[in-house]
Amino acid sequence: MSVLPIELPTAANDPMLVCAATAIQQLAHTRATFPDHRGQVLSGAQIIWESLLREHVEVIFGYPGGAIMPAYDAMIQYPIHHVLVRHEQGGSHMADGYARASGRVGVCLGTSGPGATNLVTGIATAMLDSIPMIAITGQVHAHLLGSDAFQEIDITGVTLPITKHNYLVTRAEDIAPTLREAFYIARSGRPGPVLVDICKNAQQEKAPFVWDDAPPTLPGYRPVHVPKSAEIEKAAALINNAKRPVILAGQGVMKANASDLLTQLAESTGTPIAMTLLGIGGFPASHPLNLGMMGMHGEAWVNNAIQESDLLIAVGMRFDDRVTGRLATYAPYAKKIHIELDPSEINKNVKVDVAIIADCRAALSELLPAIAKGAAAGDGARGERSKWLARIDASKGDSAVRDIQTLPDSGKLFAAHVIHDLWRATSGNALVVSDVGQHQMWEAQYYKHDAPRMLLTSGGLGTMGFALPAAIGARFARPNADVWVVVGDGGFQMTACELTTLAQENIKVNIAIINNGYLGMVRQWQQFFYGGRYVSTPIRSPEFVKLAEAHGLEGRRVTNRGEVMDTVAWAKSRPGSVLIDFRVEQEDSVYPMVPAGADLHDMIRRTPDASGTADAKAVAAVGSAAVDTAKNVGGMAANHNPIFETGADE
Ligand SMILES: Cc1ncc(C[n+]2csc(CCOP(=O)(O)OP(=O)(O)O)c2C)c(N)n1
Ligand SMILES: [Mg+2]
Repeated sequence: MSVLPIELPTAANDPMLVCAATAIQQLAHTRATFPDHRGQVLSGAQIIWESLLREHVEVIFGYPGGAIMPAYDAMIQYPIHHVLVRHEQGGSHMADGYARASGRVGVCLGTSGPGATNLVTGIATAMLDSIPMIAITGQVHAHLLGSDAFQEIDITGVTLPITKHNYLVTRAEDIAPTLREAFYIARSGRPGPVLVDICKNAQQEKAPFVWDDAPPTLPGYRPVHVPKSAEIEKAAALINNAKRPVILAGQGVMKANASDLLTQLAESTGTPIAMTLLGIGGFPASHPLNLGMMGMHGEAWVNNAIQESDLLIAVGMRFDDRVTGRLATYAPYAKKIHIELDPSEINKNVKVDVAIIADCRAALSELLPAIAKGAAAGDGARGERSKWLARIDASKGDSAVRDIQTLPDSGKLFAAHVIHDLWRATSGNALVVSDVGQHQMWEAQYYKHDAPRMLLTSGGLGTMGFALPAAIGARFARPNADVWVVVGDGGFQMTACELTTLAQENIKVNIAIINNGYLGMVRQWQQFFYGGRYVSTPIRSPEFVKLAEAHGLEGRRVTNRGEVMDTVAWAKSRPGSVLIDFRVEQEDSVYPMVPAGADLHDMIRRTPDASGTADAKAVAAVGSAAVDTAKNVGGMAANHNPIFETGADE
């Protein structure tokens, strides 16, 4: 097989011409016309790339090393763009971000031993959020397996509980069928990460390249479920007779591309929708029936509506503990319908009255006509629903008074202002990749996402350091999107090495660091529940603007509210990646807050005055769950963190 003439980027080339998105586009033609090598005898290493091409892989995020060198050596022949990451964790988050943004399978690559273990956090992140991903790792020669050879680690053992499935491949002829299965498993049913560990000898040996496009038959694996008509009928009857229904929408809606049907369900039945964190975007934020986010940091009116409802219609969500609060008191008056693809989620946390095991699109397409058929029977109940909506609407007033947006501009910069203005300045159209912490919750509360796959965040594992690399992956998936990273000063430092990857790939990702000088979310828990003892949460940061500049990127610092809109507009106007260091109030907290394990309706609220302190009465009320009580809730002392105050950059 001849070596393809692939021009590698060099400094001499026009940087915009060799930017990564362009590289992928340039390779698209070569991919489309790539010769069919089925039946030819190839090396195992070549078979890896042949298989990835057959699975329409266009970009892969990886880092080389001894046990994966044959695969890297063969890579040059193939029209797949390789992104050299700076740490394998970054590679796994990039593959994950690519998958979340595109709906396709993301692929990452690493060597054996430490390369493989570095992938673990990203694999677990993908597992907890059901993201289709393939992680390929090199492994020592098959004859050395089990001998503690150099860089040998039992990565299939390590990742057994955090992958949907994994494989150890010892022979070249097994590579293609294994990768075929791996992709099928990763993307079918409830998606998830699959790891394929390939011994070095399997990469070096030769075998005929055999590829079967048909879906593999895997005994015992049934990813497709057809909704049962009896359950559909029962669900339709419950819906038609409900007076105070609420729909709970999760990520499964977007995975099944069922946003249109969800909208029909809400509109045709006059039912409001509460969103999980990962469900955001599955139903437009601007729709009048969208209540907003539920759960630990959900809006008070949303959590109260859930607690008062007489029917919950859960669609593609899994009743995570951050969503339900204390199970014993969760939605006590509600019958529950659960539409969910994974049977193991049914009755796992919340006992339900009707379970429809199917993908959301399949389930809703049968449920909608069934509801319409029985609609007349439930006329009485339907009449009650406008009263229900009015009641929820009225309860929003209280929250509006407490909302930080309504406070007069005191010259202080609150994270909520930054997010709100980011939303305004990007016309609500940015693809935001948020990290984990307070800023993540403020993003969810204040950036109104109207379209699917426009908020990517680590929900299940809550992985700090996710955002920057995941945004790089997302950028490859969506080269025309306005991609923004919203990240804390702590989380940014966890994977900041990927700034170099960003610079080398010459792609545009704008970075908004919500810099509060603290591991803010942990500081908030210390404030509320640990006597205000800020142990190891004040955090020093490098001068972020200079860090950006050291990478050839532009950066600015913003310290007051009036500068936010202009700075975001400036960032958008620049051709390259831009970093903005937003110096926000240090000791602000995310409200409302349901303490872990408390009743969903027992929320700590922001007091409706300018101090921003928590509502002591509310904290006292949840004392049963909180470690400490109201005495621990202190006021805000601006610029408390001495590290922050005396930072070397000042
Ligand atoms: C890898 C990892 N380690 C620890 C945590 C626990 N944790 C959750 S939020 C948080 C603080 C995040 O701080 P920062 O990135 O500055 O964001 P902020 O909360 O200040 O907005 C920590 C330490 C985590 N989620 N992930
Ligand atoms: Mg912080």
